[in-house]
Amino acid sequence: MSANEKRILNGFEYAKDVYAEKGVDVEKAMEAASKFAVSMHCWQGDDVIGLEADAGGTSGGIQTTGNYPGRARTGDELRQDFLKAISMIPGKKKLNLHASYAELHGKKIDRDQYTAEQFSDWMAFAKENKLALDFNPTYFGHPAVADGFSLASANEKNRRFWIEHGKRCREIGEAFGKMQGEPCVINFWMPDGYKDTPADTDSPRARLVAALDEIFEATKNISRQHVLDAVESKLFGIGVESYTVGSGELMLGYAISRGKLLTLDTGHFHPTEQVSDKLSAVLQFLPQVLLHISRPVRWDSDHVVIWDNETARIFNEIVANHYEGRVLCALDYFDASINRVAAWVMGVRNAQKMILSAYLAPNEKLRALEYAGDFTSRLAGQEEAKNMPFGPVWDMYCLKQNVPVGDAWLTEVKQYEKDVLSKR
Ligand code: RNT
Ligand code: ZN
Repeated sequence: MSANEKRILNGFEYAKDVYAEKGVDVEKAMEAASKFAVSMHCWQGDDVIGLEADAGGTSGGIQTTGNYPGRARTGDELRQDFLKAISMIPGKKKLNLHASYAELHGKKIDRDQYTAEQFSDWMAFAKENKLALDFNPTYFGHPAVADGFSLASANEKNRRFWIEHGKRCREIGEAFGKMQGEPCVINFWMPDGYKDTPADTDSPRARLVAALDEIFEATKNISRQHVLDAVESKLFGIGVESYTVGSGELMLGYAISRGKLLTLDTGHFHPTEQVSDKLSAVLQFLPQVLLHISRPVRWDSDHVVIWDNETARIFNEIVANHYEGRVLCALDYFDASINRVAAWVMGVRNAQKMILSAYLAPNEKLRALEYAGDFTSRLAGQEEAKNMPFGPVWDMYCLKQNVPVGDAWLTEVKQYEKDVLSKR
């Protein structure tokens, strides 16, 4: 045992004692945290640009800012960076792809005709690295959405194109699901909306509902064993400030009435609204929801996920209410102003920290106090929980999972930047 390992073990033994005194079993908590899957978004690695020949990048109000050197420019570079990132992240991971990460290998083929063949390199990669895949149709960064509308477009030709794209994506998701023996979660987000106040708010929403219905109807033979569909609501985007077709109410209504998952992106609500408070509300009516954990700074800015109170509260809600399996967790942020691999590692490690911390919270005790009407002790207990020796448990968790402890990951990222990223 190295001196450093010995130090971690000492700290861990102390922490274990302190937690045990509060009725918390740290071994159990680590075990539970290791089973909690986090779906890692491929798009952090290349600023949401994608791999298509005429890669369109973002549009429709999403935007990556910064020009840090070393961006992945090919599928191989992106996979290399992703592998590097996950070697430094503990816990169970999935890989979340967007349709714009299709690899066409010189073929001229558009999004309404994609098949799993365009994702064969990703599938091989997933298999080799024992990662399950999730998927997203890409309704942005393409000439057919140049006017800001995709599935809700009044332009028949464009709308039909995007409906076909949705069908293809479900077929691709089915291929992923069959390969991996667990469902591929497909998230439908579309940027459709207006910068200024519309004269007709009804028709685009009716068109969106009909378009989604058509996609699901045409591909209804796809089993829920292979594909789980989710619809993502949004409040506004830059350039889409006044009206979003797929608003909170529309997507909630759609998910409930059609038996779909609702995607709650933490950047897609008014700033004082809290996704942590929405979970137990929507789960009274929905079997499952999908989270997009992000960090909005004044707007839906998609900053790197940090350990903040609201995000920690989201994970506490999942664990305290035993919502594992009902609340699926994906990350959705993109920062090009810092090393992109570091952005991945930090965001996901932070999510994993909050998950472990949620399992270390004295939830049962706090509930008992609440039912006994002792709100004084409930508040005191919540505050004291913040002061528990979490650090040594996290270090031990990382050690056990064979990933860097403390900030050792940063040294590795710096080396990788020197050896690989700076040469691009
Ligand atoms: C946009 C949505 C959406 C995208 C990704 C790339 O506001 O959050 O989920 O960020 O699909
Ligand atoms: Zn999102």
